[in-house]
Formats: sequence, structure tokens, C-alpha cells
Amino acid sequence: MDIPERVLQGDRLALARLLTWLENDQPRGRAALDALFPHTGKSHIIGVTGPSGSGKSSLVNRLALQLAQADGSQPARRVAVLAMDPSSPFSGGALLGDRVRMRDLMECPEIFIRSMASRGALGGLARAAGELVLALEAAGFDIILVETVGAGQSEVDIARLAHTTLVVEAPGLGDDIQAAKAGILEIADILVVNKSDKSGAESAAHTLAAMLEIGAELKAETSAPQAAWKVPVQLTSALNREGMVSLAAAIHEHFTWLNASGEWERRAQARLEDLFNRLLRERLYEDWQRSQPQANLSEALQSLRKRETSPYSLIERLFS
Ligand SMILES: Nc1nc2c(ncn2[C@@H]2O[C@H](COP(=O)(O)OP(=O)(O)OP(=O)(O)O)[C@@H](O)[C@H]2O)c(=O)[nH]1
Ligand SMILES: [Mg+2]
Repeated sequence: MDIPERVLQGDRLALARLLTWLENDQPRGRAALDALFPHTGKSHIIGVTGPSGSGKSSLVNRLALQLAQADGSQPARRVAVLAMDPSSPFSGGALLGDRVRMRDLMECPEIFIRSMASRGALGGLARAAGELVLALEAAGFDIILVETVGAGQSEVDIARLAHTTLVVEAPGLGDDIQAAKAGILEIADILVVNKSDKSGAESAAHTLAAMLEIGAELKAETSAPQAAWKVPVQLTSALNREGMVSLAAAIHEHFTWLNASGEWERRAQARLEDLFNRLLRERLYEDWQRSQPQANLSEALQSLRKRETSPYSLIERLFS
């Protein structure tokens, strides 16, 4: 049996191999994804972002377990976790902590975990994250949790990849206001204040709720009146496993809203178009680069370095 067929049947080794091909941008990965594409589009993609150290990995760990198990209103679900790993060959180590924390997930057969090197990636996501998510969709996971690198910047990319974006804050990081400035609150569908076991969590939650309120009023003034989603603020403690039932319920509510409002379809389309545009850009660039005599480019860059030609005129010249 070939890789796409095995992936469709839930073969985890085949899935792991496919993810590696995609991560390394191998042609056989693209060929497999080509075959799998009709089977994508059904998973609920949940992005988890927020400042470094707010507890994203710990929360994802607990949340995955919560979402995988059946509760009063929900059946058991198959959950995949895709975590961006910022560790460089020089600093190493970063993932090791996550691995230890994720150990209880490894023993849970409903949950699949994968980390992905995100060195040099912008916006908190690795370049091929979108392709890996497509492969996970084809593998039939009901829910895909994607944890970004905690840069504390505005990780808007994740909001374009996910149906539901969780922004995770925590008291004591001293950057609540910082985060709001960087526009990270704007991308939140659900705001999580983690480390509720620490002092200052409740007041941080109140401050953030007030900021969201102001943001929502401003938005209401500028955009068309529609069934707007009101961003809830959820207090959790990943450490003490508190607030997970309520967070899972908020996620389900957002899922219901996405479907009722037409946002599910709109976000799904935007995601596909993003992926298509990126692949198109890469392809055009590669083709163009291949068609250029090497001497042309080196010469052009030389005159750029000497500041004889501006980047603008250089591009005009190369295309004329
Ligand atoms: N007190 C307390 N500590 C927590 C909680 N959740 C996570 N932590 C601790 O906070 C630290 C950071 O947790 P991580 O889960 O690695 O945070 P992260 O946001 O994934 O960090 P990066 O991936 O480096 O951005 C660890 O020492 C955790 O044990 C919590 O609910 N309460
Ligand atoms: Mg982490």
C-alpha cells in the first residue's frame, strides 16, 4: 500500500513519514498531498499563541487530553498536536522540556503529536505548517491543535491558519499591555489567562476583558453589523488541570458559531488561498531565478552593494 492510502487508514508511521517529507519540501510529499487533498477540510484547526512562558505547551497538553475524551456534551475525538519548535542547533534543548511535559500524551492512543522546526520562520509558524496541517486533516483528526513559537509579537499568521485562535496570557509576565499593543488581542477568538493558581490572574483577566470590550466597540463602529462573536476570557491552570472543561466548552461554542455564521467556510477559503498564493510565489521565484544567467544576478547584486543602483531600479532592469 502506498503512503496516501496508509495515511487515510490511520497508519501513524506513514503519517509521520509524510510529515517529514513535507517539512523537507520533498516532491514525493507534494505528490502524496496531491492525492490526499480531496480528504481534507473537515478538521477543526485550533491555533494556540501568546507570549513565551505563558504556558502554551502545558495548556495544549491538558487541552488535548480534555478534547480527546468524551464528556457530557461531546463524544471522544481524535486530536493531533503540531508544535513549533524554535530550538536551534546551538541552543538545543527547548523541545526537551516540552517532550517531558508531553509524555502523558504519548501514552494516549487518540492523540498524535508532532513538533516542527521553526527556525527562521516569521510570524511564529514554520514555513510548511500549512502543508503539515493538510496532511493531518487527511489523516482524519477531528481536532488539530497548532502551538506557535512564543515570540510575543503579533502572530497574525496563526489566525489565518486556524478556525479558532486561542491567545494565552499569564500573570507576572509583565507584558499584558505589551501584548495588546502588538495587536495580539485582535486575533483572539478565545482569550486564556493561564496560571490562575498564581496571584494576579483574576485582575489580569479583568484588565484584558476590559481591553477586549473597547476593541469590540471600536470594531462594531467600523464593520457591518453581523452575528458578532464575543471573545470570552477563560481562566485556566495547566499546572493544576483547572478550567479545562470550561475551555473545551468555549471552543465548542466557537465551533458552533463558526458554522452558523458562515465564518467556517470563509476562514477555510482564506487558508487555502494563502497556501496557494505562497506556493505560487515560490514557484514563480524559482522559475525566474532558474531563467537568470548567474552572472546577471551577481552583477546586479554587486551594483546594489556599491549603492550604484537602488533595489527598485534593479528590479526594473532585471525585468526589462
Ligand atoms: N504556576 C503555573 N505554572 C505553569 C502553568 N502552566 C505552565 N506553567 C509553567 O510555566 C512555564 C512555561 O510553560 P510552557 O508550557 O513551556 O510555556 P510556553 O508558553 O509553551 O513557552 P514557550 O513555548 O517557550 O513560548 C513552565 O515552567 C510551566 O511549568 C500554570 O497553570 N501554573
Ligand atoms: Mg511551548
